[in-house]
Amino acid sequence: ARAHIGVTGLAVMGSNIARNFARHGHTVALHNRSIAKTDALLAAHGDEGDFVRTETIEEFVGALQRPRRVLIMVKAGEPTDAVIEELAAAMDEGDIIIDGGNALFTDTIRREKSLRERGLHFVGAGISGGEEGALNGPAIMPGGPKESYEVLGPLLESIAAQVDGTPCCTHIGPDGSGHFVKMVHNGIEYADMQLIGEAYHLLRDALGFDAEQIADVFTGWNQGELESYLVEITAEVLNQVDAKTGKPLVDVILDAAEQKGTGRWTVKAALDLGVPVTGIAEAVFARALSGSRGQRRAAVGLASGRLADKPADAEQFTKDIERALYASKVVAYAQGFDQIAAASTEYDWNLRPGDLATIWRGGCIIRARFLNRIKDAYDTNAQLPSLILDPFFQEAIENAIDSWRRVVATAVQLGIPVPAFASSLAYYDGLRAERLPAALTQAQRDYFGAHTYERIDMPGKYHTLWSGDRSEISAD
Ligand code: NBP
Repeated sequence: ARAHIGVTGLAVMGSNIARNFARHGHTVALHNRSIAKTDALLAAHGDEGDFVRTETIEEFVGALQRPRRVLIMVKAGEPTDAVIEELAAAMDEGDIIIDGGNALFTDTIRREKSLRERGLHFVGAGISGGEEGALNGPAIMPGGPKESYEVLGPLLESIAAQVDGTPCCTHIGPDGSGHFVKMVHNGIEYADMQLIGEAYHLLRDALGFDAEQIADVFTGWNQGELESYLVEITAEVLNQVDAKTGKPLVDVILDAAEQKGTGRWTVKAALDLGVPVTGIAEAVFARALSGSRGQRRAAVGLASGRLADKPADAEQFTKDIERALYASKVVAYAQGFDQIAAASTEYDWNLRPGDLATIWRGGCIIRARFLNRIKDAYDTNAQLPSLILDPFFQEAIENAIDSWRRVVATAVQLGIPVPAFASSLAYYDGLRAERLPAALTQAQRDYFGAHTYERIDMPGKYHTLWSGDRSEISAD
């Protein structure tokens, strides 16, 4: 047995990761349910490194050095369970199975527990960066037992993206934590994309810019604090001309956004944890609304009640949008990090938010200059109660706040939907409010359901006898 690692599941992601391992000098055993993909990979790229071709699981497992390390890159869900079962039957105590697919973190918790009981290590590893990242350096978020990271870490770190000499891969925490943070990463990606979409919508419909002009705006933004992979590709996408019509490609693409489910998972998990991730939720719902094509067709032309004219100063309004985008982005990330902190407490994971900011700086879809700022924030104060409270971000929002309000107000007056900009601003205003209307909610709950309330001036729980003499009694 000579292979350092095995990869099973050689569709686009698995093939590219296998090539990435081989290019870094590792001997890679290859396996796929149907041999065609293995042979296609070897035919096209067999000369890129040292590969071991295998047909059966037994042959595959037999080709690996101990402790064996196998990366599964198959479709998430049942296929993953099927492959784990086959592998586990052929492996020995101390061997490591890594699931690099987009598994639901609760599945990973279940799988880790069951394999642990069989003496095997199971590592649920979130991998971000798409096809290109898989080949040239993804961000990797491995969970699972700390001991397995000692054997596995150097291998994974060698193929991960590197930023300032630091690999975008580190041990995240126990069982499902790697897949959990990958899920929230994807949720943040949804929010980021929605915010960029809203900025584009405003530039197009409030200012009347065409795709090429908007591409120039994004190119400009990519030179500043908004510098990021997503802003960069937005400019490229907007500059793409459709060969068939000669129009900007973005103008001939159907405006119904699809989703594979990680954004939805993030929101569901956030609801269970009771963490407001309004930016991510608005992004998921905005995609759903865009996809409701029947309703949308029927509603086109409904009353708009336009209350404002186009902003007179296009340059100023463009600057306002840039600042609103930045401030909303701070909120979306703050919420995502809150969700991670809440899960860390709930599942006893001991996660380190600063590490996540560090590994998300490269390789992954949300990579951005911004992540350096988040890393700095957690380096300065690992116990930061909210990213919004970091002095750098406080000041950034202070500089953006008037623009943010102008953008949301203008969008509302023009009838341009900006759910993520608006909800992020509402979240910020809610967080900083000295007194929320929740006191009234508590009183209503006590009125109709005797749910009790606390007082600001003394400890304990109280109930008002609403249907009696309306005196207050202690409810402790
Ligand atoms: P797919 O998600 O399309 O999966 C195809 C692979 O799964 C093939 O190798 C296929 O084998 C294998 N497979 C299936 Br389907 N059912 C199987 C079964 N019952 N037993 C054994 N093998 C089975 O591939 P992908 O797009 O490369 O993604 C791989 C994983 O990486 C997924 O979990 C995905 O969510 C995740 N991911 C994808 C991206 C991305 O950008 N695409 C990014 C990050 C993570 P066959 O060749 O025999 O049909």
